[in-house]
Amino acid sequence: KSLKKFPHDFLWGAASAAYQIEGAWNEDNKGPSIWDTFSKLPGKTFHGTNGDVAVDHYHRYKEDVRLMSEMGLKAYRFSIAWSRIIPDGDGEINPAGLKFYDDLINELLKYGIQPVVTLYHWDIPQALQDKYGGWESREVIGAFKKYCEAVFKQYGDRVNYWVTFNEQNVFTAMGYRWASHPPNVTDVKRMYAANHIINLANAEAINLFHQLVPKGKIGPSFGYGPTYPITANPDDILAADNADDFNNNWWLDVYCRGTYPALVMNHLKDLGIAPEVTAADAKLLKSAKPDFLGINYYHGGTFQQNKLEHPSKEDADAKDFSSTDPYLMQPKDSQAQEPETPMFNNVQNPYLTKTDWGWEIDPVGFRIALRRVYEKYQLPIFVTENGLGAQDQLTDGKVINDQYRIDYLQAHITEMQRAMTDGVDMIGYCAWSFTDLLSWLNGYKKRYGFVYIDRDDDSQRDLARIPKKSFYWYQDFIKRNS
Ligand code: GCO
Repeated sequence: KSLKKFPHDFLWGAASAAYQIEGAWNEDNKGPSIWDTFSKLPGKTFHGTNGDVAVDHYHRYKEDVRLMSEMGLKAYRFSIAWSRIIPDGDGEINPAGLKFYDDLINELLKYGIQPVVTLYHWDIPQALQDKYGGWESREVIGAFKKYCEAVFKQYGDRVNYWVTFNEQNVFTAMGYRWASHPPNVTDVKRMYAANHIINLANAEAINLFHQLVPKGKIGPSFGYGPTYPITANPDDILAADNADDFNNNWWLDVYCRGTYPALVMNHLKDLGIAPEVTAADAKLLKSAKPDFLGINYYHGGTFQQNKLEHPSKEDADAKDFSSTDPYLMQPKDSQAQEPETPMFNNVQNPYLTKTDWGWEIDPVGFRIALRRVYEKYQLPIFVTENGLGAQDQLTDGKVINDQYRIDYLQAHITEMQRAMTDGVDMIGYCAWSFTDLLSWLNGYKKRYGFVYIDRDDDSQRDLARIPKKSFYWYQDFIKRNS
C-alpha cells in the first residue's frame, strides 16, 4: 500500500551551495573563504578547478530562477557565503552582500518558489581561519552568531526554512581527518574538538533564530547513511551498531537530544582525544531544539566485526589515507584502522551496485534511513539532498539523455513515498542539484544537475544552461505530484 499522491504542500525542490555555483569570488567586497585559498593550493582539486567563476550564478541568477520556475520547483535550497555578508568574518556588514541574497530571494518569491537557506556550506571566511584558527576556536562562535543575526534580521520575514550546518560529519572528516578539504589537517583530536565547537555554534544559531524569527523553522542537514551488518553474526550486528554511533549518532544525538552517545565519548576519553565539554556547554546543547532534521542521503555502509587489535596511535598516524569516502568513517580502499574506530570494519555490500564514483546505489536504504531517524528523534524530516553524480555527455551539442539519473531519482522518491506511508513525517525533498555545479574535488567531471552547464574544467566556454532529460521528467513529476 502506498500514497497515490504526495501532500499538496509537499516541497519539491532542488539544492545548491554558494561556493559550487556563484563565482564572483572577490566581487562586491566579498572576502575570501577557506575554499578560495585551499582550491588554489597545487594538487588539491581535480585539474586545479576552483570557484572563481564556477557556473557564474552570481551574474546569472535571474536566468537560473526562471528555469526553476519553468520546472515548477516549489522550493530552492541555496547557501549564503558568509564572507559576502561579513568579508572579514566578524567586522563590518557588507550591504552589497546582503543585497545579492535579497535580490535572489525576491526573485524566487516572485515565482512562488520557497527559499530554503543554508547558513554554512563549508566556506568559513579565511580571515577567521587566520585570526583564530577557524572552527577550532570558541572565538568563532560569536562571529557566527553575528553573521546569523545579520541574515536572520534581513531575510527572516521572507524565508521560512533555514539549515544551520550542511553535513558537519563530511566537512570535518574531510578537513581535519584526511586533509582533503580545508583547513588541510590530519589530526582526529582536532577534528573532535572542532566538531564540538561547531555543535555549540549550531545550538547558538538555533536559539538566536527562535528569538528573532519565531515563526520560522530551523535545523541542521546531516549526511546520513544507515549501517548494516554483513551477516547475522551478533558480532557483526554489534559492529554495525558501533558504526552507527560513530558515523551518525555522534552528531544526531547532539543535534536532537543535546548529548553525545556514551559509547563514543567513553572511547574517545580512553584515547585522550575527546572534546572538552564544560557544564555550560552541556546546558547550551540541551537548550537548542531544531524544528526539523535535514537529511542528505546518498548511501549507507555495511560493516563487520573488526578482528584487528587496536593499533597504537603512532601506527595509525603513520598511515596514508588517500582514497576516502566522506560518508564512511574509514578509508575506502584500505583495511587500515584509524585510531578511534577499531570497533567496526567497512565492507562491500554484495547486493548493491555502484555509481561511477563507487558510491552504492541503495534506494531501500533511503526508506530505512528515513524510518530510523524519524522513529528515533521524532522530528519532521526535510530531505535536503539526494542525487546522482555522473559524467553526463552532450549529444549533438544539445541533449543529455540522463535516463540513469531519472531511474535513480524515481527509485529513491518511490522509497521515500513508502517511508511516508510507513508514517514518517516529511516536509519536502530537494534533489541535488539544480544546475551542474563545481564538485569540490571532482571539478566538472562529476555532474549532478537537472540543467547542464556548458563548461569543463579547462575551459569556461559560454556557460550556457541546457536542460537535461531529467529536467523534463522532474517537471512532469512535480506537476502530477505523484
Ligand atoms: C561533490 C559533492 C557535493 C556534495 C554537496 C554536499 O561532488 O563535490 O558530492 O556536491 O554532494 O556539496 O552537501
